[in-house]
Amino acid sequence: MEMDSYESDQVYENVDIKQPPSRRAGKQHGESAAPVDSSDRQAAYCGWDVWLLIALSCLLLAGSVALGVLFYNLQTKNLKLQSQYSELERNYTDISVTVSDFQTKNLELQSQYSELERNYTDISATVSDFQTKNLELQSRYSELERNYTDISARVCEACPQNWELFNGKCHYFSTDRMNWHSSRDNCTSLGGHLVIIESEAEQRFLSEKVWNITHEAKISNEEEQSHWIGLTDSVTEGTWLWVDGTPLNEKAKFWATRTHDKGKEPDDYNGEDPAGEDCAQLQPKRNSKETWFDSSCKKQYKRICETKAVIA
Ligand SMILES: [Ca+2]
Ligand SMILES: [Ca+2]
Repeated sequence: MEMDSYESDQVYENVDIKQPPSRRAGKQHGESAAPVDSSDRQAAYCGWDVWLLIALSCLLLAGSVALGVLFYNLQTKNLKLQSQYSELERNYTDISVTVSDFQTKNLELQSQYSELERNYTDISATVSDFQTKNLELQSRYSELERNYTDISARVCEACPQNWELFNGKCHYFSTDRMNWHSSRDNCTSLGGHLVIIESEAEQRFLSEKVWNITHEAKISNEEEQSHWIGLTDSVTEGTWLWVDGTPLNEKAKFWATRTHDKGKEPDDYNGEDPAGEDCAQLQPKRNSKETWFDSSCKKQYKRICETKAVIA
């Protein structure tokens, strides 16, 4: 410690600038230097302390400034981070809402998908049923078709060529014309007889056929398309018998009403033939239940022959 103090004294003694101006002046004027006392040394120490203090203050100030700048920068960054955090928080909230929406929609879609799946299963079952029924129907249809083909083949053989089958009987609609008696004989020669009408269904079949023949040929004169049937009252006037001797069934007679005077047939009109009208013919009329007329047996008309069908 003493050595440090001595060295310090030597250092301070060699530095004139640190001495008070009066002493520097004395030296310069050759005055003998007075010994340095303790008060001078204290003053020198105080000067260094001030400078040191100033330096430290400067350092402190610089540090404070640096710390201030650093604090400012940190505060700015903090604000930025807070702002970014808030934005992130908002984004997170938005994303959370979006995710929630997606979850809700996903649940709805799952529900809809389940319903669709159920519907699809139901429809598949229905389609399967239909397919099964369709196969059954196809099978039955094929069987019916085979049966129909068999029956058709047998029916085709049941009637002679140009004869039409109806209700187990074959019917021939002639294209030529004869009087009633010749027509009757012609049908017999063909293996049948003039048609005997036994039911309303048969009457409808014959009337519709005659109506179609007339309109397909575009013939306007209905009497020209008259067809003899096997009914006559030539034996006893007013007593109508079929060619097989059967009396006319009151429930199956289809006499016409005349167009010009609204009179009802049969009228046994004798204006053209003094013998009157003793033979029945069928004319094309729209009302199939009123197509019979009594006419002179000498008239030349077409005819309808009938014979039993041969069904094996
Ligand atoms: Ca008559
Ligand atoms: Ca008549």
